[in-house]
Amino acid sequence: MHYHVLTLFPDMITQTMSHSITGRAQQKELLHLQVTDIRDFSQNKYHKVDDYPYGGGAGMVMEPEPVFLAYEYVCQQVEQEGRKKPKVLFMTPQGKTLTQNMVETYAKEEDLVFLCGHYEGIDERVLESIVDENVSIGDYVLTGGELPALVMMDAISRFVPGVLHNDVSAITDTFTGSLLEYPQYTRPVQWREKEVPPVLLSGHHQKIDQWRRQHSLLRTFTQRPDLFEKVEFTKADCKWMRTQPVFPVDLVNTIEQKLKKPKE
Ligand code: 6GU
Repeated sequence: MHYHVLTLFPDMITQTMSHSITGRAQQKELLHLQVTDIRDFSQNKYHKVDDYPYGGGAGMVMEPEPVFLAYEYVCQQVEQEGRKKPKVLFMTPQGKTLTQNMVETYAKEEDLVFLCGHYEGIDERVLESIVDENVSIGDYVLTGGELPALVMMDAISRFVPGVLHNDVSAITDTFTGSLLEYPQYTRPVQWREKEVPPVLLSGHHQKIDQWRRQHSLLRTFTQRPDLFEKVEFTKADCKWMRTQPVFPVDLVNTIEQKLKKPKE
């Protein structure tokens, strides 16, 4: 995977990506990170890259030309290395909200360009010229696109072959069924009056899997009822949920009815 970031704060990107798993993946050349400072393409002797908004209003707007030149520079590089024109993602709270499915789709690209804005935004004309997709990471406003670009690269990198240790990626596979992760424990077996659930010490793998499934269901129901609706339940799930007062009887009845019907 080749990441390209167009930004006014290159150190934010380079430094953050140098840590932990993304740092190791770069050393192993599984990930390539090219950070381009938009300011390097300023046409101005003071390296200014922003100006007042036409029509008035608060703040400054990023000028189109330095952004376009930075983009052209990246495209040239990619072409020279013999790859096709990269997809350009603009980080903006007005974009489509990032989901795990989008992350997995982006992971299939060979190159990705992340355009990070600052101030009140970027001149619309350059966005029209170079942006393929607008992406947001959630419904709140940040000061710039750098943190969203980092969030996206982190999430995408997990799907680049070899980046995660193999047994970690297996865990991911079981997770991507809209169920939340079950609770985890490590030593000591007793910590400040609190014990590890005995079943996890039993060595009985079938019972452990069952316990984990049940606690994933419980967590998803209590913490993310919106995700609970999308879970693919089994008969055994229903049988167990009936023994747990937190699950309303009517709800379990509805789930069981759907299970009996063939899929539409
Ligand atoms: Cl992608 N950019 C900015 N500036 N704020 C955000 C965002 C992106 N996603 C959520 N808030």
